[in-house]
Amino acid sequence: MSEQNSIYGELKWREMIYDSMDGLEELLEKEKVTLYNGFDPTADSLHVGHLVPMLALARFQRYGHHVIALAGEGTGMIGDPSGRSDERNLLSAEEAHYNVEKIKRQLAKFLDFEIKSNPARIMNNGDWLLDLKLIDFLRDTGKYFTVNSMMAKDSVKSRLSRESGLSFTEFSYSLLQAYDFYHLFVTENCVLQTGGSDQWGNITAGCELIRRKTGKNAYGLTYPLVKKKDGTKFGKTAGGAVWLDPERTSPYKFYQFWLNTDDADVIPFLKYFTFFDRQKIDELEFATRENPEDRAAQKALAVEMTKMMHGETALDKAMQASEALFGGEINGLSAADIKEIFADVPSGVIAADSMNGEGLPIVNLLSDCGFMKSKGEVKRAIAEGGVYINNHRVTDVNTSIRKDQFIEGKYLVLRRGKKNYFLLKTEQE
Ligand code: 485
Repeated sequence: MSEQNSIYGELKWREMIYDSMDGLEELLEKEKVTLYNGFDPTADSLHVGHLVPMLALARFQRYGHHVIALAGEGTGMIGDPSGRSDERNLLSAEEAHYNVEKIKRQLAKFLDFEIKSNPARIMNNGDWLLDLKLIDFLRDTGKYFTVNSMMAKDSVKSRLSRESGLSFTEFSYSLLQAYDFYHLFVTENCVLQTGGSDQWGNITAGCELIRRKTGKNAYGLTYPLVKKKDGTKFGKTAGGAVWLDPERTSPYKFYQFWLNTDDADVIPFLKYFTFFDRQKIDELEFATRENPEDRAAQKALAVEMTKMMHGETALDKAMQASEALFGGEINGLSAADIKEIFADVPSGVIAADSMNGEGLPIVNLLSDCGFMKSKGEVKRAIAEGGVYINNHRVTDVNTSIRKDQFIEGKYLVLRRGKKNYFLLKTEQE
């Protein structure tokens, strides 16, 4: 745990406060409050960009505050225009419901539901928004907002200047989020809403509604949207977004994503994404400055994030997979792992039945599949001790390769020298 004695101090040290309302710091020092952060079910998984607010809820909980993670089945049916340049496609009710069920499980991951003093809660705004009556809503909520002030919000302003504009549907989104905050204020005594910096307009709309309807104060706090120093987008790789669902982004890819963090970003990321304390992060900062080539901070970040998200076993697998390209053990990896790890190396195909019985002599195999040019070359390379099958050195030039050496009958990893890999497949993919 950190040496900070309030959550606000902790967030400040982590440089996680983008904007906050006057009086909040004092309130958090004085009282354990109820707060919420909302997540819309835009997809069936959250991605690494969602981790800052997700983990921040866990940080608040560790300081004794009462946290609510809100899944937005109701708001997900409408679509938040904040931070977006184009109108969204509407989700169907089935999609919104399905996605909520999936993201709820991810939200639960870092929160403690058992702790007696301040158990976390997951709520769904579909429970109150889906049955709202239009006339009631326009009278009881809409009346408190002027179109003038709504038009002045960044999320709306930026869209007005574009030809495609903004539908009335998305224009009304911030009123629904404001209503959520009001609803939670009244029913749960929830006095604080958090979110990324693009949520400021929606959060202040809620505070305004609460103040107008109850005469009381509520607070907002936003986190910086994670940016990389080189200006490229955080959380995107060549293959698209980095998802929290291991079906969408494998633990190996997830591990690699963190491992590839630039030196310039790694310390801020350790602060945003891990629970490491100040001393540990200071040590890693020192190590990065003194011996950047060791990448100690990146390794610590990758290990911690993969363990936190996918567990110890998946971490071990991801680390083993990461070693495979550097000569590490391949036994125990699945065909899916192999396919992913060696996606970018040259490959060839060999018919599985050419290896029936005794198998195929290695000199034939390695020259027929296109890995080497001739049998003579294969013989020389083996004699020099530079040929590897599944990262094990071939010592006998007369050896044969059998079908059962292929991982799940599909792949054989060939290597020449230190790192010239070649993936031999039994089927064209
Ligand atoms: O009462 C609420 C209902 C819905 C929401 C918040 C409060 C969700 C919010 N409007 C939203 O769109 N959030 C984004 C999302 O769900 O993907 C992102 C934000 C980001 C951060 C993150 O959610 O763009 O800044 O808040 C958790």
